[in-house]
Amino acid sequence: MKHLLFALTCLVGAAQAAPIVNNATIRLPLPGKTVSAGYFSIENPDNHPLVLQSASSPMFGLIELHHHIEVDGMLRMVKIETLEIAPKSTVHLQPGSYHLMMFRPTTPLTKDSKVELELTWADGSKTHVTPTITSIPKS
Ligand SMILES: [Cu+2]
Repeated sequence: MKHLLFALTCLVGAAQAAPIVNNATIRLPLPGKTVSAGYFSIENPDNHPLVLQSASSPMFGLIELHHHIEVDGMLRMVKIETLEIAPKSTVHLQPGSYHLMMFRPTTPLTKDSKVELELTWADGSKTHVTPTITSIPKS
């Protein structure tokens, strides 16, 4: 019995703690545009780095991972291939930083749209989220 218990403990210890995705939102496109931005936070409760490989949704023809970098004092968007979240830390996808860029909606996005978003991690596991659709805040 002691051996069995030990083996079970090892199995549990080896399992990766699942990523936690919170506060997922998608901004409605600017008037006359179809491109939307997606934001959320990703918490990595595990002891190993977590890598976001891709995002997809039946609602969009293409979703890219983007980051903002400063070039000559101007913020510019760049496409990134993956997003790494360090062990025991949280990364926020938010305006002016990391975000999803969502292209080619299959139907025009409205506040009532139900968007199923699938995040795929480097180990092949997936997380499903249903973001809230928000307007662009008036500044
Ligand atoms: Cu972008």
